[in-house]
Amino acid sequence: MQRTIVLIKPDGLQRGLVGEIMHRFERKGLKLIGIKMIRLTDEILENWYVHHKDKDFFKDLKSFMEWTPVVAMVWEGLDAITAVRKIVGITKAREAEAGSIRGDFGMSGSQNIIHASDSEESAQKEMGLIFNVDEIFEYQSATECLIYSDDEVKN
Ligand code: 3AN
Repeated sequence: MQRTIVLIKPDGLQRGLVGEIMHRFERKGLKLIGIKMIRLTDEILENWYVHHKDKDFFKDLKSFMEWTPVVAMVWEGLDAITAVRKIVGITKAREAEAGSIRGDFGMSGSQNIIHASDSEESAQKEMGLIFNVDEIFEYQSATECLIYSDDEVKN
């Protein structure tokens, strides 16, 4: 099973979308294995968004992400990174598909409610920046047999 990290950004928190967002991942069949509220720092964000560090919008992105705490979650599932990115929708929220979180709740390409890891490599890095090893939980899911076939569970 694959793990991915989701952040509900300050606009998602302020707009009262935390429950709605969690509900979507839960109903999809993803398994919640870590959750915390955290205030992001310059240090974390400079590492997190290293690929955007030289962009014009980086300063604004940093102050936006530091406006309030964020809600960080780790979700586990088969091909979880792709499954979660589909639920999240594309970066520019006003063009995101209806039915996705950004498509249903956003208009902006910068204040776009939620972050989700885009690869195994980013998921590993991002989890390491936010969660300690003992904050990620392994437990038996009682509904796994309803969500996956036996063959799929072996992955
Ligand atoms: P995504 O979050 O969809 O993976 P990335 O990784 O390209 O998108 O960008 C990370 C974050 O940087 C976005 N969620 C958004 O807040 C901000 N961002 C990306 N592109 C722009 C842009 N052109 N102008 C302003 N902010 C941007």
